[in-house]
Amino acid sequence: MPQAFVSTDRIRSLFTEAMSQMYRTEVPQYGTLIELVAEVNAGCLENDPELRERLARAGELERIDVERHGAIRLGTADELFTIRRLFAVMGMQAVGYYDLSVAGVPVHSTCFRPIDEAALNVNPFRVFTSLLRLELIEDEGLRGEAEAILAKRRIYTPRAIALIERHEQNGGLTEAEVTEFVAEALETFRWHGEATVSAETYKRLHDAHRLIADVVSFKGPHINHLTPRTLDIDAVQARMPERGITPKAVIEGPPRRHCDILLRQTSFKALEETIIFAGDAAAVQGTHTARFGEIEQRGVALTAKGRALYDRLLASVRGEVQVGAGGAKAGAYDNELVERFKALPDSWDELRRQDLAFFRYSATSAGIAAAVNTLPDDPEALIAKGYLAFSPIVYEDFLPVSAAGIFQSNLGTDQQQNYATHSNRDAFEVALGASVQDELALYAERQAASLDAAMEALGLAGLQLKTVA
Ligand code: OOG
Ligand code: NI
Repeated sequence: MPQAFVSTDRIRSLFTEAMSQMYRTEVPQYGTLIELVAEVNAGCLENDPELRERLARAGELERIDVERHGAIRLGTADELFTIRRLFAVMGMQAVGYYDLSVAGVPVHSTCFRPIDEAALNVNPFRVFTSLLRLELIEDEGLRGEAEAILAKRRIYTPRAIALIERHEQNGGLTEAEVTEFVAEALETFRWHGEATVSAETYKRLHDAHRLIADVVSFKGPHINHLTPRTLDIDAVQARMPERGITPKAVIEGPPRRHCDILLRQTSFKALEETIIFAGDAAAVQGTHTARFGEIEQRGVALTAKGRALYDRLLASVRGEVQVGAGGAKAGAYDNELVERFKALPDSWDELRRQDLAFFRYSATSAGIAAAVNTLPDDPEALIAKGYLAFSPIVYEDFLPVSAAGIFQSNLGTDQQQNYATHSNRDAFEVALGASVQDELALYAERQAASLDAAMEALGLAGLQLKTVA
């Protein structure tokens, strides 16, 4: 008799919960932040019925409380190849390619996440996953040494590998296997206070780049933050100090707006943690900073056209005001951001009509009732009559400029080196053993599918949108 398999959605939910529990004991400030975010979110939903209604309609209301993203940094192609297979067990796939070397961080990255709407609404757990680019270490001796250290480590337990293989062969895992898989997979993300290298090696890696020391010196790719989603990032940022948490000076991403777009993020400084070095006769202690806290607020996904405008506006602000160490000019930066972003329409309807953002269409009950008679064959007329509704599709991905800012604020602002290099997506995909999915294509498909279904429900199958140029 075939055994019943547990859904990938459920495995992902169990894993997210286990990860959250683990991180809460590892980093107590994370628990504090979760409480603060829950409080602020509850207040937002109470005070803003329109927001509540919009989230409910989009099926997002239930996911907010469990929504988290984490980040890990891997050292080898093999590690990346296997993490893809591990995340596949939980229904997560690689979406997007982010080159951070241009911002002086020697990694390139992708985001593992669920892609279909139903899965996203159950639990949209994402992991920003970076691969160290050892070829960017200039010192050949050091590069060889780092390679040799990484080649020796095994970041997955043998049992985790066996369960991944079983999932691949059988097409799923049973309840008992899932319980084991969650516990075994978690081991890869656990913090280890014992470095695998001596204090002297650590220092040389650290001098090349703090990030290199973080990736190479440990037994595994400890999860370095776990981020809850807030509905009001400004409120959480303002209230962090009440709870003894100091946020970074500016919120990354777009300014506060009526219609939220993309992603806004802020983080608090990494903890300075005691570590014990290996290889010395007497245990030598040191400290390492890797793990930090972050919160995010998500808005509508932008089309290629909207994104180009976003990138241009952000670049113009950053060209005008450079926030200094310690947050100098943070106020001027925020003001400039608000000012310049006035060029991007702040109404859902304008964003939609100008093809700047993605929306999910649905037939209203009034529309379905009216469909017994002839309806106008123009989507704009259907919207005007209240027969066709639309709601923003939330942005599920990351922003490279913001990610670089998050990396840098945790590496210390003194590390602004830039690598004279180009991105290497091909090498990343070869290591991954798959192509990364194009996030814009995923949003476009969801918009188109929703429109088709709505038109079908209105008896107008095949009707297309006309957008303003
Ligand atoms: C990842 C930093 C990027 C985000 O939210 O943009 C990130 C890392 O520090 O490993 O998590
Ligand atoms: Ni993050």
